[in-house]
Amino acid sequence: MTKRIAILGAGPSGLAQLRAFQSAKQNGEDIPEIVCFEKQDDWGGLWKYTWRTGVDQYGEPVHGSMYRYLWSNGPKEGLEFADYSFEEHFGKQIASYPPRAVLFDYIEGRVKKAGVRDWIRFETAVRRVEESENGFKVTVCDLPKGEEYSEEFDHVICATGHFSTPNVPEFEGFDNFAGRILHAHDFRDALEFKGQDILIVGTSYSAEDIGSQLWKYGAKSITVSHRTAPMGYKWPENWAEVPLLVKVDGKTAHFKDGTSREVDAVILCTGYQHHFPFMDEALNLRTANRLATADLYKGVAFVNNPDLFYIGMQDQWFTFNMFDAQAWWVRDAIMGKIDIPTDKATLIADVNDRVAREDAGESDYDAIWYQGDYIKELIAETDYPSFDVEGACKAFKEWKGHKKEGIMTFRNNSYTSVMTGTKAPVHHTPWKDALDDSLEVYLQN
Ligand code: FAD
Ligand code: NA7
Repeated sequence: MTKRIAILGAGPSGLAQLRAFQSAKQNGEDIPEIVCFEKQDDWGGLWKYTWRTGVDQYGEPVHGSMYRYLWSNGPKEGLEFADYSFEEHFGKQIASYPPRAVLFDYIEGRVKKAGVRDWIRFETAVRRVEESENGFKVTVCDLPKGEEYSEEFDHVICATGHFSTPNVPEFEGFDNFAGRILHAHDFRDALEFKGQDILIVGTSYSAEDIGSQLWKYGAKSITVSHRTAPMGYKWPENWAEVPLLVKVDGKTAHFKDGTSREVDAVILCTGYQHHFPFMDEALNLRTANRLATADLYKGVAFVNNPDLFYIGMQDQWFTFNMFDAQAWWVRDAIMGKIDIPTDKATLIADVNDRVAREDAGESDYDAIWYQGDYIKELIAETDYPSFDVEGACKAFKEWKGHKKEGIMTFRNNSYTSVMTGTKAPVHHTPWKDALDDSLEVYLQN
């Protein structure tokens, strides 16, 4: 009997999994039957922009957290697919920080070429995953029809992402704040805040990038409130870093050091939760957003039932090529080419070792190399095309240096592809002046 595999989600991680199986098929191997369930009407996950916020047309929570004018926050040379370069897709080398639409096009190009769209059931939301006698029972809802049905699978690969369910703290006075309060998940267009004084809470990627967008598109001032430490870049003159917000009163925000400011809106850039409401209690992954996730052997196989895999669940320096490394490994584990130990103690020891090694790192550079080593470890066990992971780590190191030099200019730099060895052209327009981020304009190099 052919095994049946359910892939949950058709974002970059789920698509990596589809491509991994298709590549084995292309090499003449017998692959299992693959069914991918995707609740949206198209693929690409977060990279498929949606104007919607809150719930969608079917009452499902909106998955999208991306906003207009988003450009890659790291160099594309760190995320390039080893089996499908930017040059192969665009027919030329392109600049290093592509806007969302350009990256969507690239992600889509590979899976169009692979011809895997028919393996995906779109507008189908996963409702329940539970253990059954021979594997798993997966219950889904065909959203347009409003009909639920269940099917049996030997393996489930959960690739539903973890940057969609917001972590939303409350601060005193929010009930009566005389302006808009939103989480980064619901932010869509910086122009909405043109001419306004904006308070951002949080100091990670969303805070940095949404703040930078607001600056670029004409906010009057940006104030960023930190819980742990300020970001410490050389910010423009209308940008301030302040201690943690204590309360708001009318439009006045009060901070821990006793200072206060008038603000028109509060944007909570306070991160996301790993949230899998469809997973049975025994199968649910509970982890912090970190490089060594809890309970995943090799970062992918669930220790309590290693027939279940989660991919893309790590905090991310690397993205697309790390999802690939995981997807190829999971494919080979499912196809019997890689053995997963059968005793749980060994699986847990592997997780503990990863956690200890992450904890031993002291800097962001340690973290980048830690994740690079993880990718090397996985690809050494499969036929995923080997690539210069060390070179990609170095591109990230250069990127961090460029951010320190100029937080509003780092995207004007270019890097060398570790897949093709060619250096990206310098973009035709500095990021701060490039207000049109369409694919057509970006590719005019
Ligand atoms: P997702 O892209 O989240 O895809 C998950 C898919 O699962 C979605 O299609 C969703 O609809 C589907 N799904 C969810 N629940 C269900 C369900 N119940 N039933 C069926 N389907 C379901 N990475 C970079 O490399 N560079 C960047 O510049 C960058 N910028 C980012 C900016 C923002 C604002 C955010 C939030 C993330 C950014 N990322 C960036 C990281 C991003 O997480 C990855 O690039 C990538 O999208 C992760 O892919 P994924 O497939 O794991 O998850
Ligand atoms: P992250 O990277 O998880 O960061 C969350 C930030 O929110 C971080 O600075 C936290 O501060 C802060 N935070 C969390 N809870 C609170 C509370 N209660 N009060 C104040 N501050 C808080 O999420 P991002 O959205 O920035 O990035 C996620 C992905 O989106 C990323 O991969 C990008 O590619 C885009 P802390 O440092 O813990 O004190």
